Amino acid sequence: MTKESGNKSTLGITANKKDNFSDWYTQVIQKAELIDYSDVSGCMVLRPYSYEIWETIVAYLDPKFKEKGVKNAYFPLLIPEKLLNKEKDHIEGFAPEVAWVTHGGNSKLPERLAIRPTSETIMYNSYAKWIRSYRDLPLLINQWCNVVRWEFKHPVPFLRTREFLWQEGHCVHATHDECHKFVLEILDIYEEICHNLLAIPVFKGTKSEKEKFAGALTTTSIETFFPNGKAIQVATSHNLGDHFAKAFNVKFMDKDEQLKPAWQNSWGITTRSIGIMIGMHGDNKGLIIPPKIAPIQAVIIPIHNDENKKEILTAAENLKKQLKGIRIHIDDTDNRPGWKYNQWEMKGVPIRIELGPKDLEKKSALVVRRDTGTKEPIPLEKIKELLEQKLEEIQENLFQIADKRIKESVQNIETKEEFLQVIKEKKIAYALWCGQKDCEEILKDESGGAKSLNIPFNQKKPNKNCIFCNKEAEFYAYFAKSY
Ligand code: 86X
Repeated sequence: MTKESGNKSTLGITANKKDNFSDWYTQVIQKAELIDYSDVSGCMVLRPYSYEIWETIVAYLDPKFKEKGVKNAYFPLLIPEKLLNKEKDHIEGFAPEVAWVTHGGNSKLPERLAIRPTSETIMYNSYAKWIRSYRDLPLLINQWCNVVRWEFKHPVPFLRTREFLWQEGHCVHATHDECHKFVLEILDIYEEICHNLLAIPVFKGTKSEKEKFAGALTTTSIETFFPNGKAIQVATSHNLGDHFAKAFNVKFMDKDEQLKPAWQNSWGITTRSIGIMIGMHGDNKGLIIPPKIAPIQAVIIPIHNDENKKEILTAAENLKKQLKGIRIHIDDTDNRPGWKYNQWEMKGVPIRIELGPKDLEKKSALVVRRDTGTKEPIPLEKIKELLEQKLEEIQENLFQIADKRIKESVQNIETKEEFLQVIKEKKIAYALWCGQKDCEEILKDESGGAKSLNIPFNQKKPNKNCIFCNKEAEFYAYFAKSY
């Protein structure tokens, strides 16, 4: 994807989403005023229109975490090198992505400081000091912050950026089972926000040995599938076992007076979720933002001439007051109505309300749905109720369209040949699998880059063989090419 030069917000989308998803995405995020590029490659400006989406995600999740007893805290941005290196598995493979602060002004620092790529090390260093006995557990902490990972792959706004916003939850429990239960409950919350707010259907499950976080016992994830035929991970929740506890000395005196390493989990969701929402919905006119997450849920376009301008604008203001509780914007700029229709369609506003003298005469307004394009005059008397209903319908419709598309992309396969064919067709393969790392390496290689997405929970061990290596199969798993 490339920056569009001279992207005037007055121009519509020229790329076809189906044929050229990447250009479509690049145009839409800039023209809809979601992001701007900065002078540092991979670091993007979240403009108000996308930051508001992030705020809604935060406002949804934060109370859900708090309901579970999680408290927010804030740990330093800078991590001393020796702390970062304390847990070897976790740093392995990631080391080339760490960004370092080496100087303060002109003086070289005695020890370089990492800009946090994730905060396990700095948080668990504190946890070791805070936790003494079983009475201090569970310790449930989350932080909302930014992180930096100096990736060298081509940056894509929201989806792959060097700096991004996220929440990272880091909890400590006295038992493995309690710890694991928490991991799964958090994953449920992630699934829920995808379903309820972002209208993103997801696959929920356990990551394979190859794809899990190296520092974890098990990694669970939710994954989804883009219209361009690529899968993408939306969020993860890790059971860290007692791995970090041993490295960072997070130990507690249990009731039986034994000193034990504690059980830990970590979990996160990022601004990538905004990019996934954008790519998931939308069409050749531009964005389609699900109503629950839309900064503007309905835009009122006053239709007037110089004479009746005041009257129509007053009516628009009154209508906005009447619709209190729905996020309304009145476009009273002096652009032409048709231009405004295109503009707000491009920005993905779920509903447009046209309000002109003829509508007022009939005590109604013309309501247009962004997802279906259907137009309907609605009596002003009942407009609030009917709009709320329409917003619900749009929300549900967007989820259903995505869900249908994704379900149609999943192919149950029984042979390696079928697998290769399905991957070539940019679909998702669902297959019996052994789950082994070396097997995954081979299938990735032979398919030109397909990976396992995840392994659905609660499967009975099949009495069959792996379709790839013919060893005993452990479960069914989803495979596709991914971001
Ligand atoms: C893995 C693990 C975990 C808390 C989450 O996925 C959710 C929230 N953290 C993150 N990870 C790294 O540990 C990591 C470490 C370094 Cl040093 C790095 F440069 C990049 C990393 N990327 C991911």
